[in-house]
Amino acid sequence: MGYTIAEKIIKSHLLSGKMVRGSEISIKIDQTLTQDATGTMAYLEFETMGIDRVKTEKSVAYIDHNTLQCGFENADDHRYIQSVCQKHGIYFSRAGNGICHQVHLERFGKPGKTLIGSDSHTPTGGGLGMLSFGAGGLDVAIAMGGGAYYITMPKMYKVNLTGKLKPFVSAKDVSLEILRILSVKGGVGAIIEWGGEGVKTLSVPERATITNMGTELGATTSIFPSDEITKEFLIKQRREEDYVPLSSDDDAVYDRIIDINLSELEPMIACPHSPDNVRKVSEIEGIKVDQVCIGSCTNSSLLDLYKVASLLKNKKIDKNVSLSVSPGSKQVLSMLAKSGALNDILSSGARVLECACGPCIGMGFSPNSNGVSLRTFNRNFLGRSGTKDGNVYLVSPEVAVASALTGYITDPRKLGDMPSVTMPEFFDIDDSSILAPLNEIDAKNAEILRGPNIKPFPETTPLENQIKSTVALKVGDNITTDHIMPAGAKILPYRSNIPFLSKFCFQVVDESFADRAKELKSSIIVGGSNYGQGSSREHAALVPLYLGVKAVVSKSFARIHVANLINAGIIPLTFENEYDYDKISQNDKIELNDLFEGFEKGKVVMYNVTKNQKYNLICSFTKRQIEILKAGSLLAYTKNNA
Ligand code: MIC
Ligand code: SF4
Repeated sequence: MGYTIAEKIIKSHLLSGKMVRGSEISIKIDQTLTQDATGTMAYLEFETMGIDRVKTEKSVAYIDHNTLQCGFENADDHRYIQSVCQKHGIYFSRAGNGICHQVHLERFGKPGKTLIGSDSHTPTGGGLGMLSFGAGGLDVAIAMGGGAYYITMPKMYKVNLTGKLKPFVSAKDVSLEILRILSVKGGVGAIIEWGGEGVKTLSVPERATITNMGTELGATTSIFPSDEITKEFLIKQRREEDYVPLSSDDDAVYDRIIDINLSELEPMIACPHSPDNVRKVSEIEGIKVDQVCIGSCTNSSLLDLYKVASLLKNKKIDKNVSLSVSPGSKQVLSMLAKSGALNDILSSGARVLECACGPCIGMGFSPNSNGVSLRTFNRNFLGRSGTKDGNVYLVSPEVAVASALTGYITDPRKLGDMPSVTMPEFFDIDDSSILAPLNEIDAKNAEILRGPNIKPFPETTPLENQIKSTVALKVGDNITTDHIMPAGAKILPYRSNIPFLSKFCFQVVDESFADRAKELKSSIIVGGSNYGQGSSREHAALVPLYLGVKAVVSKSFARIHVANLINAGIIPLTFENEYDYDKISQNDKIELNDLFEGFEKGKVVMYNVTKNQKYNLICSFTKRQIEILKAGSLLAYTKNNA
């Protein structure tokens, strides 16, 4: 039996387990990345392990999320991360150098290698044929320390591409089409391999747009082959030596095959408030637009912004539209400037923002009240933009420009002919904003610089065999980590201050939750399906832990979040019979008895004291996960086993 691309990489990195789909495996990690909103916590965790130098081939810390400095907090965190990097052998990409995924693709990603990052869009690296996963900060810290990364061996899906994209239709439309087909939970437990003849028509940045948004499908990761196009990209980045060819075997086995004919695609749009709420642009044209944002790790490559510039050239945007453009990296921005394309963007009336996540994570540029915002980003969850009643639509750069010009949602095919865009022979290479760590001797005396905003971790205690608790919150399907632990400019500076962050837990859903949970001291949350979709932020587990949440009972979980819950010592349990969900009410008193025995059997019974009912809950934990939960957290487990 042949192998898929992912299986080939897993095979060469396998540390434990068998490559049987659905069973636990662990793999060696070659590279790690962190960003600043999750990085501070990840490095605090790394420090507790007492390891001098990172053990990976390359670890990089990016400053790209918390770049608004409205107080000392973010600047302190950046200084802390930089000092940790210098001391422990980590490369440090300074603020202004760009968004982690864009810069990593340009400068560090390698086909055939493994990468984990404390950011859910780390699968962007799959555009280069790299096996890359988003993970919680603690998993990344452990990988930096040389530890294995544990995952469930995923199912393998293949998307067969045929044809070629038509003018004004782009990689983003492919992402939206697959979201339309599979939904935000359709990729859970699977790796999506992109193949077929159509792959040859897509450049690396276009492939990266597609693997980036595979995260929105809930997929474990997404990957493209490494071929002549990959080689050409690496040559242009002056790192041809990193190229290795990679493809699946003809007799590789897939659990599902999906066909997409690129020639048949039209411009698409994801309507509020979910990336899978997808329509054709032609169906909803005419809605008035207040704001358009171009950028994010999905659509901020040089190719994207050359296209944007060529469409804006000699034109002015509508007077009622506010347009922002955030280039993905310093490389992109400086090449836009040199080529004159930056001027075409500026002359149109656009605002050019720094090379960072910016509006994507609510770091400025929030829409007006009830405003309509078209964004080339990957997520349009309720409230994520910073404006609770904002209406965010996800589109391609082409749709974004067409709509900015007319002031209404517009099918870009109405713009006439698509100007041709010529990519340069080589990208400009200037890695001066990526600081190398100190050598091992100098590093010994280097000081770690901490700020007053860095507070200790929430305490964890070993698990007891019985939990008597209360349902502090009952929520519906597809609850995102942005619901659980919102981000945005006002809250993000407190990512290393769990007590302060906790005030905002579930704020978009129920403002009284945090106070209620804290008062209860011991509580559980009941959720619908795909609980915890979205980001990798472990804060969505650490904050509930701080508030006394002992277990989350739901119909199903998203992959990274369930790992983060276990790492934090919160028990994730799923209903054996989904209709039991309907029988439970908020404030019900519950008991979880004989947990240890239940873990071994894979089944725990929840007794609803208020309703005098019993529900069977499934917990198919591995031995390692049981030990982590019993120890109270992955950190405690790691220390116990040190
Ligand atoms: C996101 O896009 O939601 C983020 C912000 O990049 C998160 C990480 C975080 O919350 O810090 C992610 O995708 O993991
Ligand atoms: Fe940054 Fe947005 Fe990408 Fe997250 S999705 S890494 S916030 S640009």
